[in-house]
Parts: sequence; structure tokens; C-alpha cells
Amino acid sequence: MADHRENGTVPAKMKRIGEHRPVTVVLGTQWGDEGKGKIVDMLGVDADLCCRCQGGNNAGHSVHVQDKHYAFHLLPSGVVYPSCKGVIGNGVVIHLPDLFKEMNRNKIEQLEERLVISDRAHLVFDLHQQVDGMQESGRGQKSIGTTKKGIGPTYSSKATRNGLRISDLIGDFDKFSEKFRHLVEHYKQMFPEIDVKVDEQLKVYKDLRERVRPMVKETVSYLHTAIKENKKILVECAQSTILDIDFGLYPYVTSSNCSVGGVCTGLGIPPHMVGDVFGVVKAYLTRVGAGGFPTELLDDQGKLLQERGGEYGVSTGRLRRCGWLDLAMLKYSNMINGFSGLAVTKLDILDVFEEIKVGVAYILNGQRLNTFPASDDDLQNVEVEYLTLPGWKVSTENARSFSELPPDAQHYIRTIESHIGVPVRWVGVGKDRDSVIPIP
Ligand code: 2SA
Ligand code: GDP
Ligand code: MG
Repeated sequence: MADHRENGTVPAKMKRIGEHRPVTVVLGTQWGDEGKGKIVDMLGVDADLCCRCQGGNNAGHSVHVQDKHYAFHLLPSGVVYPSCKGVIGNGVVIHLPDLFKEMNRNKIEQLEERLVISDRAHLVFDLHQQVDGMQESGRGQKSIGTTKKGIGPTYSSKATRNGLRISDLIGDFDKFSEKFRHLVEHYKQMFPEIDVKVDEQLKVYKDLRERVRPMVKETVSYLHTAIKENKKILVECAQSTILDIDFGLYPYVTSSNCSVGGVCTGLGIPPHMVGDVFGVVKAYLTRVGAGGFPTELLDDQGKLLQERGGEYGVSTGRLRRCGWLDLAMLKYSNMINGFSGLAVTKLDILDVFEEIKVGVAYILNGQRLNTFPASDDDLQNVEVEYLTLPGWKVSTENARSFSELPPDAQHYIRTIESHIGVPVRWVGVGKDRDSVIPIP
């Protein structure tokens, strides 16, 4: 296979990853949709393997390469590079029919030969998606705003130990069928109205198992062999720290660990092999789904962020709620993940604002908090202390070095650095692959 770095459409090797330790992580610092896909694409040029460690096709990661637009849900974004293998780790939950649709839609060269799927990954069935929808309607006003991709119910099957894994699918099909029937019965007791055509489903999975079989591996030893061979591994986390099942704003969270711990549990990689952990920060803040949002803008400024930022879901098309950057949240995110560097994306979306506010602290019942509240009730009640910064009111889209940014935009980036105490390594000023400013 020709080396993709020779074909002129991609940047030369940048040696940004795997310099000291083999595993580099890219993860979301806020409520998701920070532009992780774009940052993974930028770093992917140096990666031999790009791995997903948690979540499922609730994720929506966009990658723009010239006039091509990829929307990845289960596929690791690094597979855009022909010499990069994609690994879907044990911590991911997979709806196989959707995975194959995604593969067909994206038309990536020799993808089936470059995709590796863990035999320990759990399967999302249509019934999990039905149950996700029913649980959401059952919550009424208190709905979480899930993507209805069956993520919660599948992790719940995993935790109650009646889930089915890829290894079940490619093993004895009679045993798989028996376990599947048992799973259906289990859910029918709770949701008598669910409609599962068991025999039809089993027929579908009998076909799918032959298609998936060549891609399945025991990925723990596969990844450790790759590490011994000095391969560089890039991990692409999905969703984000404040959506993490443990550290996020429970119950308005997803059902996996989207913070750095998910890398170890979702791939079987020991912590000492993890080197850089890069946090992706949107220059303002968005979220999809319900729950407190202290810096939310329900006025025209919020609408302007939504319109300029194209803030709608990549998987569901839902409009995202918008607000000012929240550094109190970001500090908490850094405590959990220990970022070695930050990538601030979508700075260009702020180009038109006269003034830009940044939340710096929460005040609850007259007390200044030094962390992120555990309860949504508390978060709903905090007052936000803001810093007001001057806008720069010129386009940053064509800037390609830090010094080309207007001084007020530079100041905005330095404010983030000084509050969090972590260097900003990259600034995004557009969707395209080359719209990134490296900060040495
Ligand atoms: P779920 O479906 O059980 O994981 O939903 C639980 C919460 O997690 C949020 N969540 C997300 N937030 C932002 N982006 C996500 N991915 C898609 C995207 C979302 C889309 O990239 O745009 O297309 O709507 C994502 N996935 C889950 C969700 O909103 C709930 O708050
Ligand atoms: P992810 O889930 O974190 O990968 O983010 P999404 O792909 O869901 O949403 C980010 C959106 O912002 C996508 O449409 C990206 O193409 C776009 N994007 C990423 N970085 C930038 C940037 O620096 N500027 C602009 N204007 N758009 C960006
Ligand atoms: Mg997204």
C-alpha cells in the first residue's frame, strides 16, 4: 500500500504523538462536540493505530478533509489515513448493523482489512434502542435527552451480566441464540410492549457474524504486541468528561467512563503506558440533552453561537444548547484527566462578539466552590462569577500562527491557560484539516 504521507493531500509526519510513551489520548473536557474528531485527524497522521475505548454510535465525530466530510460514530477517526489501523476496544458497545452502515457510507479504502474489533465488546441490539426510547418517554419531563442509540440499556445489560458480546456471536450460535432469547425475556418482563421478532433477529445476526468474524481479535494482546513493536497508539475518547457516568452531572450523563480512566478499562492498557492526554476545549460551551448549564445563553447571543457554530447533533441532528466558556468546569475536568495540553477549537466562531464572557467560579449559597457540584440541583442554583474580555471583531479564519491572531484573541487563549495551568497546544479556527494553529 502506498504511504498516504507521499500523496501530498496530507501533512508530513509531525511526531506529536508517542514521543515518550506509546499511548496518546484525545478526550473531551466539557459536554462533548468540542471537535475531538478534528484533533484526532490532525494527530492521526503519526498514529499506527487509532482506538475507541468507550461509548457507541451515540458519538458523532466530524472530520473534514478538503471537500470530503466524514461523520464517524463507531469508527475511530484515524482510519481516514490508509496506514492507520482502527481498533474498537472492549469498552465500546456496538450495534453491528449500524457499524456496517457507517462503513458502507464512508467508503474508506480497505477499511475491513484495517479494522479490529474486540471480542469482549458488548453488542447493542435493536431491543436496547427500543428500551432506550421507552425509558426516555417514561421519564416525561425528567428525560435525560439520550441519543436513543441503546447505550444505557446495553451498559446496563453488561453490568447485570446478561449482555452478549462479540465473542458470543462468533462462538457457538446455539448458545448465542439461547442467551439472546433470555435477554429478550428479561426485557419483556420489564417492558411487555417491546416488539422483538426473535427468529428474524437471529437470522440477521447469523449473517452478520460471518462478516464481522475476520475483524475480531483479542485486542489486549493485540495492542500489547503493537506496543512491543514500537507502534504509536492514539486513543479517541467519545462524549466527554462532564458526561462521564462517574464524574459527570449524574443522571444527565452517558453510561460509560469518557474520562481518562476509560482508556485503561476500555482497552486493557496499563496507566504507565499512557503519555500525553490532550483535552479538547470548545472556545464556548454547548451541550445536548437536559440538565443544569450555568453559563447557558438563552438570548440572541446563544442563538448567534448556535448559528455560527452550526451547533446541531452529528448523530441525531438535535440543536445544541449554547453558552459561554466555563473555566470552573474545565478546572474540574483537568483534576480528573491531568491534561498535558489543550486544543482550543472553534475560536473563529467568537470572531463577531463585542465582548466575550468566561465563567471563572461558582458561588453556591454565598460560598465560592472550588470544584464542580455533584448534584444537578446545586448546579442549577449556582451563581457564576464572570470575567468579561474584549472581543477582537475580525476574522481569525485565515490565521495560521499564534502571532497572526489579533491580540485580544491571543489574550483569550492565554486566559484559558493561566486559569487552568495547562498549555494550549493548538487553536482551531475552522473546520478544515489545516485550520489549526500550533502553539510551540
Ligand atoms: P446517551 O445516548 O445515553 O449516551 O445520552 C446520554 C447523555 O449523553 C449525551 N450525549 C452526547 N452529547 C453530545 N454529543 C453526543 N454525540 C452526538 C454528536 C449527539 C447527537 O456528536 O452530536 O447527535 O445528538 C452525545 N452522545 C451522548 C446526551 O445528549 C445525553 O445528555
Ligand atoms: P466531536 O464530537 O468532539 O468530534 O465534535 P463534533 O464533530 O460533534 O462537532 C464539532 C463541529 O465543529 C464539527 O462540525 C467540526 O467540523 C467543527 N469544528 C471543529 N473544529 C472547528 C474549528 O476550529 N472551527 C470551526 N468553525 N469548526 C470546527
Ligand atoms: Mg460529536
